[in-house]
Amino acid sequence: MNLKNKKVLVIGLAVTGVPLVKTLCQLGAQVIINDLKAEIDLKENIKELQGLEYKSIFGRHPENFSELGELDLVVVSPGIPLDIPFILELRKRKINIIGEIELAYRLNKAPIVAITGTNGKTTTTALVGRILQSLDKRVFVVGNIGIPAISKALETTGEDIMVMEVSSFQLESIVDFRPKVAALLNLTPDHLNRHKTVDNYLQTKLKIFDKQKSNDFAIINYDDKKCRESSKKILSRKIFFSTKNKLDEGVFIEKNNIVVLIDNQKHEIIHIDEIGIPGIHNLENALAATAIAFVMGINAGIIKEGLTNFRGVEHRIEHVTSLDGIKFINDSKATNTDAAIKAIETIKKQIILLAGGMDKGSDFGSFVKAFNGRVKKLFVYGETAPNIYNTCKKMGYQDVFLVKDLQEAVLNAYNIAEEGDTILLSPACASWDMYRNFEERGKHFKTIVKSLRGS
Ligand code: UMA
Repeated sequence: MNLKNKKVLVIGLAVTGVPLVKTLCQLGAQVIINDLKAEIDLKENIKELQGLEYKSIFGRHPENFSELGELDLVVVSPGIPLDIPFILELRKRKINIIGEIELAYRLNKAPIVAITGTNGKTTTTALVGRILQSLDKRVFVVGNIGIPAISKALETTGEDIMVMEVSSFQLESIVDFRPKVAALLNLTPDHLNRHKTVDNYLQTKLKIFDKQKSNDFAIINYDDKKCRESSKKILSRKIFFSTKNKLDEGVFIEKNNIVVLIDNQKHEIIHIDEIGIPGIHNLENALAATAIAFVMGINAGIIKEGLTNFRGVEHRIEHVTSLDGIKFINDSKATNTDAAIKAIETIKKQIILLAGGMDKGSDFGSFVKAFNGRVKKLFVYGETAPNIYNTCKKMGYQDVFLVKDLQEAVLNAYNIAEEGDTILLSPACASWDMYRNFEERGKHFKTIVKSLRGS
C-alpha cells in the first residue's frame, strides 16, 4: 500500500493512535491528527511523537472541512463511533474511511489468526499465542488485547504469525481484512450503546469471516445457538467446538478428554483436569485454542503443553493475594454481565462482590440471578450503581450497598469479610466512567489490596 505523500487523517490519539501516526509517518504520509481531547490532556501521547511531522486538530472534531483540505484516507481508532456527525460528513464526501486493523492488515505480511466473541477473546488470544510460540517462528500477539496490530504490521514477514484479538468496534471498520483462521467464541448482548441491537452486534462480529475463502478456517462455538445458526453463510472451512456435544467433525470432549476429530482422524489432546486455567468458560477457550492451533498445523503434544502451562491473563479471574484467609480476585476485564457471571460461577467460595462502572445500557437481571446464594454481599459504585442496586432490590436480593468508589468498596468488603471468603472485583461494566481502561481499574484494585497489607 503506497501512502507516500498521501494526506491521511488519523482520528483518536491514544493506545492505537500513537503507533498509527508513527507508522504513517514512516511510510511518508502527510498526517493530520484529530482528537476530541484538548492538547493538554493528550500531552503524554504527543510526547511519544516527538520528531515526527504532522498537523493536529485537538479539542474538537472539525466542522469546517476547509481546514482539512483534500484527504486521501481516514483511519479511525476502534473507540470512535462511526455514526458521529463528523464521520457521517466524511462519508457524505465519499472519503475513504478504514479502521486501524484494516490498515494493519494491508501492511502486514504474516498470516493472521483473528479471534472475536463477547467473552474469552483475550484469554484465547493469549493462549493461542502461548501454544504457537513453540513453533520456530515469530508470533505477534496483538489487537484488542492492548498491543495495536498496527504497531507490529511493518515488522512482519511471511514467515511470522499474527494472532489478533478483534473487537466488534474494530470489525465495524474493516474492508478487505482476511484472516487465515477466524474464531467466533460466543455472543451475548454487549456494547448496545454503540451497536444499538444484538443483531447489529452479531452482524458486526460476523464480518470477521466476510473475506475468507474456502482454504481459510472458521472456528465456531457449536453450543452457542446464535453463532452456530449464523455460521451457515460462511464460505471458509468450518470447524466447530463444543463442550456439550460429540461432533461429526470438530473439537469436543470425550471421556473427559479434549479430542480433535478432523478428516476422519481422531487425536486425543489432554484430560480436562490438566488444563491450567479453571472454569467451564475456560474449557470453551481451551477448545477454541485447540481448534485454532490444530488447523495451524500444531501437533497434539505441543497443544497439550500449552494448555497445561498457560496460567491465564492479567485482570481475568486473577488471584491477587490472600490476607487473613480472605482471597482477593481481580476480574476487572469483566466489562459485561456475562463475563462477571462466569467469574461468579467459577469461584467455589462465598463471594463479596464489587461491581459497577460505565453504563452501556445493560440489563442486570441475569447478573443478579447468577448470585444464587454465592454472593453474600455486593458493593456497587460508578455510573451503573443505582441501576444494579434497584435491580437487586426488585429481584429480592437485599445485601447490596451503594459506595462512592472502588476504594470504599474494597475497604467495606475487607471489613466484613470472614476467613474463607473471596473478595471479587468483577464489575460487569466498562470502566470508562472512572478509569482510562479496565487495566487501570484492575491495577488500582491491586494497589488498594496491597495497601491493606500495609495497614
Ligand atoms: N476519541 C475521539 N472522538 C470520539 C471518541 C474518542 O477523538 O468520538 C478519542 C479519545 O479522546 C481518545 C481516543 O479517541 O483520545 C481513544 O481511542 P480508543 O477509544 O480507540 O482507545 P485506544 O486507547 O486507542 O484503545 C483501543 C481499544 N479501545 C476501545 O476499543 C474503546 C482497546 O480496547 C485496545 O486494546 C486498543 O485500541 C489496542 O487495539 C480496550 C477495550 O475496552 C481494551 N475494548 C472494548 C472491549 O474489549 O470490550 C471493545
